[in-house]
Amino acid sequence: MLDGWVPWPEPFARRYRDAGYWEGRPLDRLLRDRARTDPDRIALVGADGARWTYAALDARADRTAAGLHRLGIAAGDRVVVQLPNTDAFVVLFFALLRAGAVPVLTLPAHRESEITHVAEMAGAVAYAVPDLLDGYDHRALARTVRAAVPSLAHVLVAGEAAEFTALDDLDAEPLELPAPDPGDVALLLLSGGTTGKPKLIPRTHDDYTYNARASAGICGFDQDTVYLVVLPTAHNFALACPGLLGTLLVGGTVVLSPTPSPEDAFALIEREKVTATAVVPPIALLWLDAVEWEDADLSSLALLQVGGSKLGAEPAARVAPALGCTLQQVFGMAEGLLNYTRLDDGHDLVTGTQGRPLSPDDEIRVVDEDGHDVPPGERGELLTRGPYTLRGYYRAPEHNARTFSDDGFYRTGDLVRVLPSGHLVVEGRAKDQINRGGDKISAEELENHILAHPAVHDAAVVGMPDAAMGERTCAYLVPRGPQPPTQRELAGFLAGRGVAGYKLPDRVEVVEVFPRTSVGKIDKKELGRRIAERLRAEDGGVN
Ligand code: OOB
Repeated sequence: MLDGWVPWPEPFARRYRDAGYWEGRPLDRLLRDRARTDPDRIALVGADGARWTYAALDARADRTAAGLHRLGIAAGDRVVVQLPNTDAFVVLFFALLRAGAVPVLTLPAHRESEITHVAEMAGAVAYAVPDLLDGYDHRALARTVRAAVPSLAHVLVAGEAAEFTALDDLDAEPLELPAPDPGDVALLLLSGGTTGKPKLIPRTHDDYTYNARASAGICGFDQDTVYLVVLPTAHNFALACPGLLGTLLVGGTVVLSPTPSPEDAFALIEREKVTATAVVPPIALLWLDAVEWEDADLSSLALLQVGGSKLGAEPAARVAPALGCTLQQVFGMAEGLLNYTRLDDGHDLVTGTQGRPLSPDDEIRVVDEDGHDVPPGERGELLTRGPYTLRGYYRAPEHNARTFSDDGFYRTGDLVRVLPSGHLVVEGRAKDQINRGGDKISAEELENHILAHPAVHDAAVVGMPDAAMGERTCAYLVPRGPQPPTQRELAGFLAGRGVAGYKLPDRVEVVEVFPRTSVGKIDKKELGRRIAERLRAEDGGVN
């Protein structure tokens, strides 16, 4: 059993098993089972157009697992995976599971700061990267990370490996490797984060298989489903809601898009007759515009899932007429809980809510600032526990003590209200995080980086409203000395510290002092109001 994670208490585990949510099967079985029943169906269409049958993908995963084993990667070892939407991701993901190793999934946009922390935290033995991605050399990043994290014995490279191990060379005769305990951790996901450093989310074989299977059921996925991966495969939404895993579980076909651009995605939808996909709101907005000028045939598309940040009611109402498909809003989190609007929900629920919980055993509480339940229908913080929601972050006992109630409810930091139908409306956030079009930025993490700048005395990061992204990032600075950094200088400084690009502040505001709350904390609400006000003034009152 992997140490440092918090299992469900036995009475809950028994209940989830008895209810049939937890089936007691290792996560990789979803591929193995389909390879037996439907060996010749197409499982995966790679970014380069390569077509994999279930049998071929299964066999390749077995050979790679044997290669990993030969390399010395053993059961329980953690392996940081940072691969884009390519066949290599899919093969390595299943191969790691079969070798008993635990993939730690990071985004292609992450850099030295995030990867070093994650690799250290996980005590990872290996790190898998592409050679080059969008002109960026991940092998150079791997050299830096490896120098900083002594546990990293191997770097695995998709493509030109330089001094490292090529993923293609991990190829050996399949072995009968011991199956993992389905109650144990299968993978670690990265949390959006509200603290100084990102946290890792343990997901078990049982819980994650249920996550994918139940999601596939709700979304009506079957063998005829052709699912396009548009968001990074490493993101829970695209991976298992129902995503790549849910599609493979039911015997459908997964198509990988290298980018979410309308050019790439629309061409693939037309060519592969894609039936379903998942995007964040800024991409949905982009696609709604692009259908006006792109003349691709999107008639196969039956379902567009939108989630990650709030989709406005107005664009939500445009999806069905413009794209000719059903809209599904998804309010989910890597920590677990998933809310979906249902395929047969009426117009008002689909456009005006963020869905209702996936599982009959998802427990929902909505509480006020003192932790008391609010009257039905009123707004408060969402707390949840259930068969696929974590009971604790990996190796983070102090943080867990704050983030979970004594009886195991996860405090989501999301402000919601619940309708009589059980649908949730997301009304805001009680956590110190910026949601930049679905990308999550921990204010504290970014502030800590900014405070390292020699010309900054104090920093406070807040969200500012943005039509396309929902929110962007504004850094308020109290300068040290006469020359505080401009936005460009600060962004350059942070990039130099190895901070991921999506976290770089979009705007810098310099002030003499911060407004304070009655208890002396920086009044971020006031800063948020000020920047919103200033943006309105700059727009000449247009917004
Ligand atoms: C998804 O997962 P994460 O872990 O990147 O972020 C979770 C947070 C939620 O706590 C909430 O603050 C926000 O993202 N969020 C939404 C939302 N969906 C997520 N806020 C408003 N409306 C929505 N529809 O973002 C995620 C994971 C699985 C499926 C879908 C999204």
